[in-house]
Amino acid sequence: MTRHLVTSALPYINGVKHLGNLVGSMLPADVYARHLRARGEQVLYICATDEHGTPAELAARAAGLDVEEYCRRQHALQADVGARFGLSWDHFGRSSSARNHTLTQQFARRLEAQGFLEERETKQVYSVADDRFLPDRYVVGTCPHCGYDAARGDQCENCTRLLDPTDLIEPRSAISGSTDLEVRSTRHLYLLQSKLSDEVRAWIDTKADWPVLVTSIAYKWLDEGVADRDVTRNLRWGVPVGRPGFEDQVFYVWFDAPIEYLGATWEWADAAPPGEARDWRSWWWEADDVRYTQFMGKDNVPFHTISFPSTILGTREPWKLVDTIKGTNYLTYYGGKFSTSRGVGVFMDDALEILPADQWRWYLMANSPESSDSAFTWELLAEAVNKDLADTLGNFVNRTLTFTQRRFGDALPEGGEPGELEAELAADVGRAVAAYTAEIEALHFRKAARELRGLWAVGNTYLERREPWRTIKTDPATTACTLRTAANLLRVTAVLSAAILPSTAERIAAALGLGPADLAWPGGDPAAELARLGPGHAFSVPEVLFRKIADEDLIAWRARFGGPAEAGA
Ligand code: B3M
Ligand code: ZN
Repeated sequence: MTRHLVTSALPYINGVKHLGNLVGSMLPADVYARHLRARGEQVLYICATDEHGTPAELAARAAGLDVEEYCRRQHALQADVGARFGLSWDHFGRSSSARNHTLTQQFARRLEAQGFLEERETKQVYSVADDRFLPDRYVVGTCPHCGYDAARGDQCENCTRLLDPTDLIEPRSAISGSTDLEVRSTRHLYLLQSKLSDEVRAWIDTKADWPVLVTSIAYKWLDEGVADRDVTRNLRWGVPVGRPGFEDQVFYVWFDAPIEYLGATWEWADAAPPGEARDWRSWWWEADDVRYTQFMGKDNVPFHTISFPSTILGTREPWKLVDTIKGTNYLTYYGGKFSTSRGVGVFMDDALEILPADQWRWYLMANSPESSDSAFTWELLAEAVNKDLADTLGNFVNRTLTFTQRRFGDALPEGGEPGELEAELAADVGRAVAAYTAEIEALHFRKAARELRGLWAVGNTYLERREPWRTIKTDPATTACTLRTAANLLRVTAVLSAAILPSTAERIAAALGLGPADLAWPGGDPAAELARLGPGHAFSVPEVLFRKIADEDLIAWRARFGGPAEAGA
């Protein structure tokens, strides 16, 4: 049997993530993992915080904390908010773990032994006042292209042009502000990606089923020519290079971060409860029975299609390569950029202060920026919650159970036989289940959400055609059958909706008195699925599932988070 390994891009440690991060990586990975589990598959969903690099050091300094303490706290915060969002990680690790240190150093040694990693002499900016070499981001100055006066040595945040620190006008140290800088010779380790790029291309050529978004980015990089990459940095915080002459260096964050997918799997095994054996290596080493799917925003695609595969291929060892990559476009905030550094947009913790997780999960999946970038707006959120969740799903659940209880009490009523409308309903349900399953397994989340909404609508249409509130006066037996059938459709609805709306599905299941064993994925006979819960099956009426968003809410949220006027470029 195939085992499924699912990873989402590792959220960077510097602060709670915004909806744009969530929609491209952690959330679709979670929905996919939950879906596979619901279908009875064996799944391992791994995530971790990405903790190294200059942004972590700078954020720690800004917070007045030692970087280790800063990361420890931020990891706890992200783990907590992720859990509250319903992210069902099997393990949420840390790239600063001892396991990742071990693996990163091991990969580097192996790559060197195979001739794909070597020491090279290069020129780098040295700060005399700070008595150290400065990584690119630690050199700031004026952008030669647009004149922005706080451009970083790697990239100008204002015009987004890639820079070399020596391009900057009036360069200075980001640590001390000193302008006493020199260019000196130093040594770094290089990953010889150029020697592996033909192999990487041949591998990508076999991935005809990957989304075009992903392959087009990969081919663009390959066509432009993949350069060898400096994988060490003059920093203290990171995985030590551990070789003579490199005492002041650690590995580059993008070298160790993807290796943490393995590291976090090892951490997962370390965290096994007593008596449970977990073999982390079997998921990665000669793991031919594993189907590995990665989720990420499009900006992370080059590292996952070129750099990380080079790291793996260059070891000449049988480590697992990814089978499918799901890349996602950007979610914008009214067309502008969500930005952690500038605090623009909606962050995961703030989001949960104003609405439960399921409302966000639904909105984000139903509006996922899959085929192009798409804009978050409060108006679209209100539409998703009010029309889809409250009017369609919530209405179907509540009117079915409320009416049944009012007329027949706390158990499903007896009487009546399924007729033509029930046969049509079964056919519609069968189609919806098949369509939803196909879309979600093709990783088309927006389309999957559309099919799910279609199923909810089928339920309401059925009630409107049967009109139990009218037939109750004349034909109680048919009415009983209608309501039993509708209650059974609620069960199917809960099963199908659980990947996107886990806590709502739990509430529906609880109202129907269903345990995990009753939530099996619908089989091939939809008519039988609509008759599983028979007369006498006890149920209760849940509280209203979704509170509607009112105009006052929108006014308050726009004021709190900034509306179209404040959200800018
Ligand atoms: N931390 C993504 C980012 O912060 C980066 C992903 C690493 S995946 C190995 O944009
Ligand atoms: Zn610029």
